[in-house]
Amino acid sequence: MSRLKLPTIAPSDITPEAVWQSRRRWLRQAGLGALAAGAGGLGAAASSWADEAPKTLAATPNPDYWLSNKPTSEKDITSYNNFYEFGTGKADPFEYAHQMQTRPWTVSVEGEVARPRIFDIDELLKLAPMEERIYRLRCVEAWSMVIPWSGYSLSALLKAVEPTSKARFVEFTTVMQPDNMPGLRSRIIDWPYVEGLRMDEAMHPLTMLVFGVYGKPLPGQNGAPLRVAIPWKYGFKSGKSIVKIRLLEDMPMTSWAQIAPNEYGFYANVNPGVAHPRWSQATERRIGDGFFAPRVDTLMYNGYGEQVAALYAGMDLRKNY
Ligand SMILES: Nc1nc2c(c(=O)[nH]1)N[C@H]1C(S)=C(S)[C@@H](COP(=O)(O)O)O[C@H]1N2
Ligand SMILES: [Mo]
Repeated sequence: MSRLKLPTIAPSDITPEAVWQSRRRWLRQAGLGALAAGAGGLGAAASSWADEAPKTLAATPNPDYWLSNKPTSEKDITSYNNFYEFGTGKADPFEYAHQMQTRPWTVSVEGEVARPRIFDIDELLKLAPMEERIYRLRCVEAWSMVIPWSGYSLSALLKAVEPTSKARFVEFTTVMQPDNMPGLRSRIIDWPYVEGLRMDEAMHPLTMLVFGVYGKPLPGQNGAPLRVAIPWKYGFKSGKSIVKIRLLEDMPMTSWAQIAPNEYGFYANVNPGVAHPRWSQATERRIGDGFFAPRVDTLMYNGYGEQVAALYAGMDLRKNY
């Protein structure tokens, strides 16, 4: 993998629009706070997670996981999202995800493990050294981003609970907050959002438990307070805002495979050679390059073949898509 220093955010990335958007949100939150104080008295300010969660996230750059590509702007990464719990529009997560309560937050790690345990988010933040890694994210909708994540390998957490010899799969479950997640009212998905990995995929050092982006704690729209990132798979495999991790003997049923098994397989490895039934996966649009920029070729395993191809040796990737 090529190595390059992470460029710091250029002043040009801090556009007046970004400032405007954050101010707009701030005003809205302040407005809600005032409303709550007026109705309920005692000035009970809207208890936003931002009051309790850390504002910064120290992470050491790990050049073993660097890409030569320039990261997508922070603005694009945090305003063009898929997080169906908040709606199916790309702007819905930015619009609504600040409503999600991310403190207190626990993650139950259970199933085929010798030491099942409920971790508090603040314990998880300290479980292993926080690293900054730059990963590619390739969405099944044929767009991509380059994202500087902060976190550590999921294997650190899985080792802590001591998987039994029966553990062959890992299942990730996303939080459900009906009052804060307007998307839960629509039935596209049989909520909660569930994703899964084979044990060897979950233990691979590239598979990351993510707590931050661009050196800050994850905003809601990116999966606060923690999500996974599996860079050689389509983005939908990387579940957000996780509350439960279950180790299993059998392959779990996952949300997208349940909705449309002919379109979304369990493996979902990025593969330009296997088209989605309704569109090609051969090329992708890089978010931030501009509408008229040429599309780029999608790489097998999203460019991570050297690291992960061995996991699938001997498997028919047309069948196991
Ligand atoms: N809980 C949950 N996790 C989710 C999704 C979702 O709708 N709900 N969307 C997935 C999809 S399709 C993609 S492409 C990535 C997008 O991650 P990002 O918005 O941080 O770029 O999140 C994935 N994780
Ligand atoms: Mo996606």
